[in-house]
Amino acid sequence: MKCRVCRGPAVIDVRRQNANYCRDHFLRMCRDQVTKAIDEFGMLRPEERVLVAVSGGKDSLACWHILRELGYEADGFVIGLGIGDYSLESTRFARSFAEERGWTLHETSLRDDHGFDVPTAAKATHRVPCSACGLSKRHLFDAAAREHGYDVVATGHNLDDEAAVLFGNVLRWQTDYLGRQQPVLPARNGFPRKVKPLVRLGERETAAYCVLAGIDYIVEECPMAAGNRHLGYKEALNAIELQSPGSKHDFYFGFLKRASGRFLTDAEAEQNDLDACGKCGAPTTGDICAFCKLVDRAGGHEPVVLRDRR
Ligand code: Q46
Ligand code: ZN
Ligand code: ZN
Repeated sequence: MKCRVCRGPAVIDVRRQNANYCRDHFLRMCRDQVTKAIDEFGMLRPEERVLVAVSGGKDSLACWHILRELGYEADGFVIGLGIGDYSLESTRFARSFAEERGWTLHETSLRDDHGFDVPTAAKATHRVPCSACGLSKRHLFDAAAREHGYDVVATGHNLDDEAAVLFGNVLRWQTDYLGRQQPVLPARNGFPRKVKPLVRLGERETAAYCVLAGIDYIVEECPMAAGNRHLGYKEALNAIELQSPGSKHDFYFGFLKRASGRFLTDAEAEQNDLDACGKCGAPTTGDICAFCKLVDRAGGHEPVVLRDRR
């Protein structure tokens, strides 16, 4: 196996590209793919301050690392979600990554700062944990960007994630979601711009990037994700990709190029005029934002005890 670029010994193959790479050229290829995504979708300007949503996993740490390597002023933000040992560990990985490099990591804790955690919120609302978790993450990242003066929030969503979300949205023809499934969501009504710089990299590549760049990340997946639809869609797409490398890329980028524009009106119809939340000041369609309602509902409950998984 020889590197596509230098013909030296390769350490990894990327079947979608029908190419092999040595360590250095693989890392360069990853950075080049991020640069290409940033340019193609107008994600970032050089002088902008970026807040990276960090979980301690491979994608968010690779995202932060690559943005820094490319010269962006990027800091991290981690949320203690209160999902037992998984959350403690993931915060630890995020902290030591930042400390080793002397980079700024902002932190908040659902339990300490808002009086609830993800398992408690799931119980109080009778919804799946990912629903309260996603809502909290979106709210807190937006709020942190406003509070600390960042222009953009970057997340570590990769090609596998985006293809799986697209697959789910198409299966149910959720046209409003399809209209919003973009690698860039422009700033509007007090919400910062949201960007996904890793959309041109697969999950296997972000993991390999971390290993080859010497980044320690939490390998364990969130225990709440087990059995959810998203994982099922990923498995289905992996089976297709195995037979036909490049399918995920063609599915997702074909959608962006040829179909996503057709759903924009469905998404736009969703956007009403926004007011400031009466409690926290965040932009919202009602008097009180969804996060503050969640705090009200989940805040008074005793913590749910998670079984020790070790
Ligand atoms: S952390 Fe939260 Fe994910 Fe865990 S509870 Fe679901 S949304 S799976 S990215
Ligand atoms: Zn090489
Ligand atoms: Zn609020």
